[in-house]
Amino acid sequence: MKHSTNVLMHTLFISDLHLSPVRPDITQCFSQFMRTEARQADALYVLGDLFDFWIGDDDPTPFAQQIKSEFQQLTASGVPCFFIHGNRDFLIGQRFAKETGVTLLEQETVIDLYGTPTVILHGDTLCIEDVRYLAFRAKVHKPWLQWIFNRLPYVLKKRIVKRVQSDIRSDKEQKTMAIMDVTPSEVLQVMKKHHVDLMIHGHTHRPAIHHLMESDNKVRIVLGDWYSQGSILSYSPQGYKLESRSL
Ligand code: LP5
Ligand code: MN
Repeated sequence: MKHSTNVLMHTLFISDLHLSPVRPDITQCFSQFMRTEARQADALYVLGDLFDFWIGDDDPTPFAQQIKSEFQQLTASGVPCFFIHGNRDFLIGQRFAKETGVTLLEQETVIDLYGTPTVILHGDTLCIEDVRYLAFRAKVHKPWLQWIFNRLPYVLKKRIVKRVQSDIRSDKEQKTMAIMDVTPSEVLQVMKKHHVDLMIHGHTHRPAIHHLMESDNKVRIVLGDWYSQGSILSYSPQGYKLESRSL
């Protein structure tokens, strides 16, 4: 870990940036973040949905190159960087990791945050009432399907995703907000399974610090999306805060 003498120890968490070439304002805010405050951190964790869509590490576009370069420069400067897949960029693979110096973590990972064991995850798997999504997820996470998909030419993959996307969109429009939020019993179960009192996740785009009803010492921190502002969790041994940055 990198420790600066003049900046307090802290670790940064971000998620749900949904970076895409059609939102240069978000990309700009992200680049600025990576080149300035991220450089001062002990580590950066990206908890999924960094990209609006990532259909493979063979993405040849200058946009993909630009984002990879930001990570490469950050890790080269000595800041360890970790990534957990989201539901939109679960196809980020080892080639991306190698090119950027980013370490890919398991879906649910326990980290030691200055002495506090903490479970980190994207958050989609906590929404267990969203059964149609979970069925979709199980399908696209099948290793054999991904194996085949990863071997298709980039342009063909783009065409397939475009077709699947419109079916998905109309299905999502029929869901209620409650279905698309986390299920409290599942949150508690995951925290108990990992023997932790702190959980950090994204996905729901409902930034908040929740003190669990069932147990007064358990806390769930939800990261915000980057749709209309940058959203960052800064965690230090002295405390933590959810912050925003204007686009
Ligand atoms: O991200 P958000 O908030 O918009 O919505 C999510 C859920 N949606 C998704 C879909 C992604 O946006 C699209 C990901 C595409 C990536 C490339 C895939 C390439 C295929 C790879 C093959 C190996 O994750 C949404 C949730 C919401 O979060 C809240 O939790 O509700 O879920 C859905 O809307 C999913 C639908 O309910 C399922 C509809 C099934 C349609 C049939 C598709 C056919 C499957 C083909 C498989 C190859
Ligand atoms: Mn998500």
